[in-house]
Amino acid sequence: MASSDTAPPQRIAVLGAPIDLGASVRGTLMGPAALRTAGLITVLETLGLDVTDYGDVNISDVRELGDAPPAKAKHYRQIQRWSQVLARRSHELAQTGAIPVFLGGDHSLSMGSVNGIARHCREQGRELFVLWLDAHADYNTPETTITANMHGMSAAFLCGEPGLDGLLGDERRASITPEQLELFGIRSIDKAEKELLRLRRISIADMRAIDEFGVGVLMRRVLDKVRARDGVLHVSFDVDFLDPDVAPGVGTTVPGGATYREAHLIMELLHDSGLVRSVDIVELNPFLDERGRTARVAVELIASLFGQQITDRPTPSNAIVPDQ
Ligand SMILES: [Mn+2]
Repeated sequence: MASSDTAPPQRIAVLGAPIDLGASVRGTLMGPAALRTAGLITVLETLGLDVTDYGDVNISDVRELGDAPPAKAKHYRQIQRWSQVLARRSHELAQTGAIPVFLGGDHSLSMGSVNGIARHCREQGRELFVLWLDAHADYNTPETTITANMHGMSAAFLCGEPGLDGLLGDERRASITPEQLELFGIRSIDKAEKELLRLRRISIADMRAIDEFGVGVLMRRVLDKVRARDGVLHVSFDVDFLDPDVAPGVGTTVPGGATYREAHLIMELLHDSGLVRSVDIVELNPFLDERGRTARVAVELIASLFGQQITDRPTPSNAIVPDQ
């Protein structure tokens, strides 16, 4: 993502997915509008990026598939339509060379967005890693779920867990391996979900680890792994990753989340790495927000992810020692 004076500006492709049927609380369908209202597009343009806003995805003309819906997956048909269209659009946007930024919408949208990115990476011969910034692991299946809400199944779906096999129709759906998933900021996991995560040996930086080692150390571990394998990163940023004091506008708040500064440091380290090729911003629920506060915080964090800095940091080529 680094740009010099001569390089063309990095292109960003923004796509809204106003979907809220994957969650138990309605309202995330207003997320894309709130993020735009909070100035997302302007902020990215101010950073010198070439931003195209493709508006919001529409599912009205997506055909219904004939597979049998799983017993425990609420609103399966609707989520299936979103997933199909998002998988296709995500792949198209990635092919343009832009960095797609998906505005949710609840976290079920990642089943489509990440699938499309993964397809593109496979075609390019680059390994895709997914950083899942979230209070929850989202690693339930129709078998293990307690709520049947599909936003809690997206990470499991992406890793090829059984139970939603027909969701994308003919499209191959095991998008990443469990080893390419990095759960980060987790503090709420169901019992059966925990067992499945253990079986798959999924890498989890939970809040205990963050308290003990700090986000800097844990993020570097993730980034070193991706770099060592010449991979790229998709960042799936669930707003409930943040502490509810910082981000009250979500339907699934869990106390003890990332602080404002921890979240910014993560975004800054991600930017410095130059590894991020696509982003989801999910679970913002403007109906529960306090005067747009959470939307504004999300936009500030995305600004850090795309290069907003407090001061110009010295780089090897123009190292400047700040005045003491
Ligand atoms: Mn989530």
